[in-house]
Amino acid sequence: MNDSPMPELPQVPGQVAPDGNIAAPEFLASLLADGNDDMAAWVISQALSERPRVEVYDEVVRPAMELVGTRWQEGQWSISVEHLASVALNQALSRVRPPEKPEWRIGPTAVLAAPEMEQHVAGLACLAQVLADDGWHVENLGANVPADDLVSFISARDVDLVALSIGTADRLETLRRAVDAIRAQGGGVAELPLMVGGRGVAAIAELAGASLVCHSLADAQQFARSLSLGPGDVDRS
Ligand code: B12
Repeated sequence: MNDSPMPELPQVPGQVAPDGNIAAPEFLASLLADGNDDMAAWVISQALSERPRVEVYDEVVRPAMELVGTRWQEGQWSISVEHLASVALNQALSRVRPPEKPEWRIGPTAVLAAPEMEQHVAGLACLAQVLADDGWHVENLGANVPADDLVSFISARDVDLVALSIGTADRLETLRRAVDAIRAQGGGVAELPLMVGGRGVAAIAELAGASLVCHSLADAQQFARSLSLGPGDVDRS
């Protein structure tokens, strides 16, 4: 029998969480910056098996991307690395999305969008999954949606909730324009529950016309649940 100790395995940078905590934002950030969406999806799915989705996105994914942002800002990681991380996050998130439920198409409908000129959309992808988990049918329009077009889109459908996101406070004006355009529309659209969120609203507590300024997905989930619009509560006849 060979009594010699096991050889140390070589450490592959970014593949082994140094402290063994695979759900550490630092570890996820390094996987994303490596473009390793497979491992990133695995790390997120492991975290999801132990903690609610809102917590994983608010407390692991978001801080991981904040680290990416800090390193980019400080010149430690290039613009290309930051872009690689964003694409990897997008791919990883699509792999861990909730399975479609039978009630999905008849559930209440939420429309998600980032207003004109806004490119930060990972928060909306996270929010879409949190709502889908609760039985919402989500239409996520993504980045850069002009206010008047958004109003036409919402007006042409049975919508129960609108959520808008901005990544920097520089977009507060376009966010206000989108909210004002929705509120200026007649009929039910003006009365729709409307939440705004994202890093760009971090410094404000309210916004005229918005039902709620959300600082986390946990806020959003609580608000959406308070609307009591379970799939069985919506009459689409
Ligand atoms: C990735 C990224 C980009 C990508 C976005 C790609 C994409 N498809 O989304 C790209 C390359 C496009 C980009 C561009 C820019 N970016 Co950028 N970007 C980031 C970065 C690194 C990560 C953002 C991210 O994906 N976060 C992950 C998600 C999950 O977190 P989140 O968005 O905060 O969302 C969470 C919550 O806010 C909440 N949430 C979000 N939205 C909503 C909505 C609702 C309704 C609710 C309830 C909740 C909610 O839920 C999420 C989970 O908790 C951040 C760094 C940071 N600190 O955030 C910089 C950052 C936001 N960007 C920054 C800058 C400066 C820019 C640019 C101006 C750079 C430039 N010179 O071109 C442009 C602006 C583009 C534009 N017109 O919008 C700065 C902003 C500084 C400031 N002034 O506030 C940051 C902070 C980087 C930095 N440290 O300097 N960026």
